[in-house]
Amino acid sequence: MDNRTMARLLEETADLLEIDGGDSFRVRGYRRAAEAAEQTTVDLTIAAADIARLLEIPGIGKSMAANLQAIVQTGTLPLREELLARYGAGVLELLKLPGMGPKTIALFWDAAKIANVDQLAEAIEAGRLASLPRMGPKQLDKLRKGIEDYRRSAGRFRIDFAEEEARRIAAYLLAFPGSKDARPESAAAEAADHAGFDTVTPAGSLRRGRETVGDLDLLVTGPACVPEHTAAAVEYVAGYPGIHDIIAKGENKVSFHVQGGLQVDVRLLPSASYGAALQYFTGSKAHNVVLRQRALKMGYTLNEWALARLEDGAMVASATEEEIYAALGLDWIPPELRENLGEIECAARHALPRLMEKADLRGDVHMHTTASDGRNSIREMAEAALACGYGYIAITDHSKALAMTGGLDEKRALEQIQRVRAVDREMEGRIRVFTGIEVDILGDGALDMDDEVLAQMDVVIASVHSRFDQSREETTARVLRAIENPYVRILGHPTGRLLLRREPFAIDIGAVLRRGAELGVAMEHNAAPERLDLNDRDLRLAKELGCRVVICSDSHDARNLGKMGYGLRQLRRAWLGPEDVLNTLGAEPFLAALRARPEGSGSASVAGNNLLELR
Ligand code: DGT
Ligand code: CA
Ligand code: CA
Ligand code: ZN
Repeated sequence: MDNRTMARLLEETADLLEIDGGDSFRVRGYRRAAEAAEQTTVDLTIAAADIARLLEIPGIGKSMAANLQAIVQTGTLPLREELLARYGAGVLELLKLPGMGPKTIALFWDAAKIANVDQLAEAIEAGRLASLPRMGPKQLDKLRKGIEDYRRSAGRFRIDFAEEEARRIAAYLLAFPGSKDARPESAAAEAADHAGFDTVTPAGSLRRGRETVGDLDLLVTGPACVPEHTAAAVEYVAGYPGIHDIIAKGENKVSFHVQGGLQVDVRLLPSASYGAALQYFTGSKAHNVVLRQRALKMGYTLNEWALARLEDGAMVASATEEEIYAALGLDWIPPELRENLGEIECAARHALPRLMEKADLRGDVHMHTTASDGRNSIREMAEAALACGYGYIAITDHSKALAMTGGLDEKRALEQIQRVRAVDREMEGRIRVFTGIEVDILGDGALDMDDEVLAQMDVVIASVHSRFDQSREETTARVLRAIENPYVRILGHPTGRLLLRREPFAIDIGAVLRRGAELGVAMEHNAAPERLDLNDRDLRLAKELGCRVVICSDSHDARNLGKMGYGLRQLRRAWLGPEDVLNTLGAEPFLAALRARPEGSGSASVAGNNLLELR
């Protein structure tokens, strides 16, 4: 079990204990332990063998050390099971609704024995909550909307969750005796009575880089995937320790749920048809349908086993995707593009775009430090960014309106500028450290910081963090007003969504992108896996409208710097290449390009002139 899962179990126990009206000191103990488990670099599963090692971890005392040991031994802890038996697993779902904390749940439980989302929805509709304290019509509407959002997203999982699970399963599969990773030398494998697995590839929506996945499709090949060995191989797959329950076990397929509810389909395939299977199970369905029609027109059939001739069934291609696409007269199509949005036509004309790659990224310009709600110092962020191979970063802490983050007021912002400049000098050109801020866009579109201070910063990101209840007209006007401010360089996470947790706020994103293009204000793609904002479709629209994009990690922790992979997949899904993304430029050209109008754009006043006037 990984540290993160252990942290989640402790956190859930804290929530359950609070719902139960438990002693607040005790609740805090569990929360602190959860935090410690999340943060520590010690592998807790290993450390649990020796209680002294657990006790060395700050935040872990004797009783929490015992709890960690219980988790490692049993997969859960006694108190959590006891409380779940009392309230039911449904209360954990209630906690996922926006605005629902343990205190509210306790209130609902005491008043109406509500213990899951369905019971809550029913109680709201029956008017049974209206008499409770602080449950006005507005509050109830919010809850109703939260339930709708929850039901819509139920059954899907975040890409980072799915990918981590895929990685764990792959590691387990590759340890199958006889597998490449497990066998000391290949001669031994041939001697082994069952041969192993060579390759595990995630297909489906995960391979296409979709922001959420419905289920995980894993394709496996290797010597064990031939008929005489699959029986033993299937048994090995079904022995994966993370399995919650097995859904189906076939000749060459195992489907199961893992803890947390994600469904996984594992298929074992001989290497001769691996390409055809990979092509088929990568999808999307829409892409495959058109591809199959194309095959038929050319006198072929295409299925998960092969591309074959219609007339006599003779095999044309099956071992690799490249061969299959080539036989259909197409260039190989990157999985992120396989949504039938024009990629097949482009591949036929050999005109697929060169897509963004990790190596194109030269800097990251949205991150937080201990000055607001980040975990690391400016210097630590700079060092971590250097290790990522970046040439520059910008330090963009929150502004004062976000009081709970310790956001900066004007005075502290000016001090922060000095500190950033000092670190920039200390780094002696190995990496540039730019000044900046993530300034809050207030309810009326004004910015949460004086222009004179913003004027002194290299990278001003303006973001909405409040008043998600405004109308589409209000929010659009608010954001448009904010980006008119001549010091704003980037609009941060433009739609405010939190994947599977909070819908984007209502906004006319087309109007914002058009104005952004005119003003030269770049749109952020916030690559944090819980945001991925702008989404792929809006990113594509941004490109069409001539609006430039900046991809940022929004790191609150040095360990998250460089975690751009999920975001990069979204840029690729939007057909963006390096020329569409500003932080593919070097440090100085990047700064110069911020707020410079894209070439050929219309009438807006030149930002540089504005700056001079205002100074
Ligand atoms: P998901 O799981 O909802 O995030 O989305 P996918 O794309 O992973 O869909 P899934 O798991 O149902 O199927 C995986 C791939 O298998 C899908 O992208 C295309 C292929 N596939 C599955 N069923 C069909 C089908 O009925 N027709 C065709 N053409 N392809 C299918
Ligand atoms: Ca899938
Ligand atoms: Ca599937
Ligand atoms: Zn933000």
